[in-house]
Amino acid sequence: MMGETMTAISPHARCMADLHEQGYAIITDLVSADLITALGADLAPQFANTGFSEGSFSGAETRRFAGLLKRSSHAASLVEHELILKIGEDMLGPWCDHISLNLTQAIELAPGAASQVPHRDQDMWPCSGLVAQERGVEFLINVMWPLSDFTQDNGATLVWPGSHRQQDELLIAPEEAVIAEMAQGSALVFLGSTLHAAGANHTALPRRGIIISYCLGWLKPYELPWLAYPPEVARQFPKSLARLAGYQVHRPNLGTYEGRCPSLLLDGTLDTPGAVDALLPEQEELIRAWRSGMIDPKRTVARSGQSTLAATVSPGGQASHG
Ligand SMILES: O=C(O)CCC(=O)C(=O)O
Repeated sequence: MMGETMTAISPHARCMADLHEQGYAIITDLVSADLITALGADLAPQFANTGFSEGSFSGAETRRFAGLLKRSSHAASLVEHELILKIGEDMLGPWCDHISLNLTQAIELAPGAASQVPHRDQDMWPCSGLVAQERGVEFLINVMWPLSDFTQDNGATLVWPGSHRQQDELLIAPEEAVIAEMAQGSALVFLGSTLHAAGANHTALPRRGIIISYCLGWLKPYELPWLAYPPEVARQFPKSLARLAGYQVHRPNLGTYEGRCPSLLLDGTLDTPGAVDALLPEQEELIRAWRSGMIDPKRTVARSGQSTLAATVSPGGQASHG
């Protein structure tokens, strides 16, 4: 167009726009197919040793295992993929001090596997149902990485476009689902509020993929990272990865060990135990103001979501919330 500069939209901007509008995005060729092949080869023995899942949700013809960071050195580059982390931080960051790893899980749909029940992952956390949809709070970002190509026939993930804005609808007509067909190296990113399901595998070969998800750092994650990756394992991780895997206090004072940031278990500095507060700057500020008598205890402090000083300055939960 005359007088206008056409600028290409970045993968990040495209993905964010798709997530906001549709609740999901497919990013093609995000990593090399070789990386995925190597990861798949590392996980193949574990698939062979894993029994079928039990329960009506997971699906009796599926195999699942977690803790992928200790099963393949290639998993870390997906967990810490720069674009994915940026998307996770942009979508979830406004609602937490930092995001955390919710799970890493490998999934195989065996030949003949039936379609999974459609669901929204955020329903794991009852608080998600208490927040008005209009507030736009997201609790989780999911990333499905196909280990083998995903097709309609072998059970590619089904996602319902726009379902993140239809949270009062438990189910949406199957015809409205999009089949997330993808090749190795691509990724399906979707919100915890997006209705989705594994498809049915009508082929003679297994469909394999891995899900890596990230949640608000104050939520209880699906996979307990401190058990999946105890300190002797997490000590081998880069610091940024260890932080994602739970070795980081969530301000204020949540997820501690001996009242301190659990990263001390990785640094070997436990000789001088004693609690150490981890507060947000505005909480430090409020406490300073309260100590200096600048806040009238009877005055209501206006702050989004909380209305009293007691609720505002009680990290650790000792003070009454009134
Ligand atoms: O395997 C898939 O395509 C999706 C699986 C899923 O959504 C789940 O298990 O929660």
